[in-house]
Amino acid sequence: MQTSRDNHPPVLFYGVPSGCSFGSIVALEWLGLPYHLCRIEMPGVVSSDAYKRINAVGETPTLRTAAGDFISESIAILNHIGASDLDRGIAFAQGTPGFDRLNQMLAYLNTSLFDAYAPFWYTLEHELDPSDKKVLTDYGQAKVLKAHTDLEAMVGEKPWLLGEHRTLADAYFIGIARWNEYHQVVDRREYPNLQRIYDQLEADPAVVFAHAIERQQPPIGAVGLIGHIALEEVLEQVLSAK
Ligand SMILES: N[C@@H](CCC(=O)N[C@@H](CS)C(=O)NCC(=O)O)C(=O)O
Repeated sequence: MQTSRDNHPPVLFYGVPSGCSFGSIVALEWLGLPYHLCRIEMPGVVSSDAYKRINAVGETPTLRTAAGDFISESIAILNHIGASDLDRGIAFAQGTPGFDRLNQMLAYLNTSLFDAYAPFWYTLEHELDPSDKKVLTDYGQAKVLKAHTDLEAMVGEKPWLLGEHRTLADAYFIGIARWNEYHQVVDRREYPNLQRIYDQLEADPAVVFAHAIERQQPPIGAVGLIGHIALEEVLEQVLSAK
């Protein structure tokens, strides 16, 4: 969907509580370019007709780009954000080996790691028979365990997920990996490389900032955030641009 070709700072529509959009907030802060945030409560507002005007499937995140386009899907959003300043080293030019490795890791995190937790979110949000709940959580447990084992081996002793410096993959990873704190599926300390990267990220100012945003605490040290904007305001802009 397009609104106007005016160049406005991008708007990230992030989901609370604990949305996977967390990584996109971190990535925006790492880049330091100006942006707005729009807070979307889940499952209420995210599934409303109003929100579905900008995201047909009713999920967060969504990004309104500087050109006024709305894009969804974390990988597309992260790649868009990263491409706005390749000099920061958190993303790579398409067609390079770096881009391929990053895209591979993002896809892995977005499917295998993200999906592994889906049964736990489902059991949290739905009334289920104990036997149905057990089938789902057993399935989820096996998937989370496998994803952690595989990722631990993939990462090895590299300082960050892809190598010597942090990338969009690390930003996305922390937003998903922290789900283990709610569901307590694995003991991450049994995966020392993942635990090390997790601890590094938790100490990162942009990650501390993103937690504060989600918890509605005063954010300390915003690098790029201009402020929050309401969904209604964005929709009015969409209408007036037609
Ligand atoms: N494939 C999408 C998945 C997005 C997704 O599932 N978002 C969740 C939050 S992590 C959501 O909006 N759920 C709606 C709800 O819980 O009602 C992506 O990677 O962006």
